[in-house]
Amino acid sequence: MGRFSGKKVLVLGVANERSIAHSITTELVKEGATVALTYVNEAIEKRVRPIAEELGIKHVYQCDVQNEEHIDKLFAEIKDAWGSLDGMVHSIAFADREDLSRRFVETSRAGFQLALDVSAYSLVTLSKRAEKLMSEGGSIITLTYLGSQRVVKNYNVMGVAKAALEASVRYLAYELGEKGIRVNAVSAGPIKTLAASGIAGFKDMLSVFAEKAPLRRNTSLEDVAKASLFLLGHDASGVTGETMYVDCGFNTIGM
Ligand code: NAD
Ligand code: 0WE
Repeated sequence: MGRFSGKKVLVLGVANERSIAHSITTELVKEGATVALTYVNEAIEKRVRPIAEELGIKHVYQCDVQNEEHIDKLFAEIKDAWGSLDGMVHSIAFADREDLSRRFVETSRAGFQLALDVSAYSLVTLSKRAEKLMSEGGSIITLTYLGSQRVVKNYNVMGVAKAALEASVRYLAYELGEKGIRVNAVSAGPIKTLAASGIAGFKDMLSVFAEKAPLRRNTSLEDVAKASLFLLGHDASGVTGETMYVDCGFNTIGM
């Protein structure tokens, strides 16, 4: 019997085997959870189907979080398949690539709206649907980054989106708390995933990070998955509205 036996968890944001959501899913499955996965489009579906197969996951649905019809359909399908839900993992972010390389002051209205819509508002609308299925209480987590609180060169509009995401976590935690639903964020240190590929200077960021962080190493996918399972599970029964740093202590350093 695993820690998550009999628990039903929806995971959004697996793109490939290096995704943070993939490491969380792997640990959840190991602990006996029943998991549903989503993919944003056909290209990602080709990656996610074999991953689901390998992990013995039977529920795979399309969900572009910018599409309310996809979200409605996803939760109708989850309701049909499972009837209720215990956990949700939101591991989704997107901004225009140009907005992560030029000056922040150049961010367009459309670029700002895109980043905030995909990376922050999506948690609000997904939580509204999850609330209806979490009749016995539940736990919702999202992934965030230090660029919400501190200036990180080039993170730009994503930093603003993550600040909105972390504030959304607190407001959602306050409202859903009444139903026994907890909402928390995991603030991960930089990890070389698809979302980090093509970011100029990312390799150098990783080596500076490993030098400066108290644990003198980079954050691993396993570090993030273990903390995520803590927040998703009963061990965190008194924790909500929190942003938990899983970054080898990097955020604590001043000089
Ligand atoms: P990833 O590319 O594997 O995951 C990002 C996911 O977002 C992908 O699965 C992608 O398909 C999905 N996505 C993008 N637009 C979408 C849309 N419109 N609808 C639905 N899904 C959409 O990269 P990752 O690093 O695993 O990122 C997951 C989360 O972790 C993100 O929120 C990211 O900001 C956060 N995070 C990453 C790092 C890092 O250094 N990699 C650090 C801290 C936080
Ligand atoms: O949240 C992220 C990455 C989010 C992201 C990445 C991309 C790249 C491809 C959002 N949108 C896009 N759009 C694309 O077209 N991270 C925490 C990883 C990350 O990204 C950075 C970082 C770090 C760390 C960008 C600049 C500086 C640091």
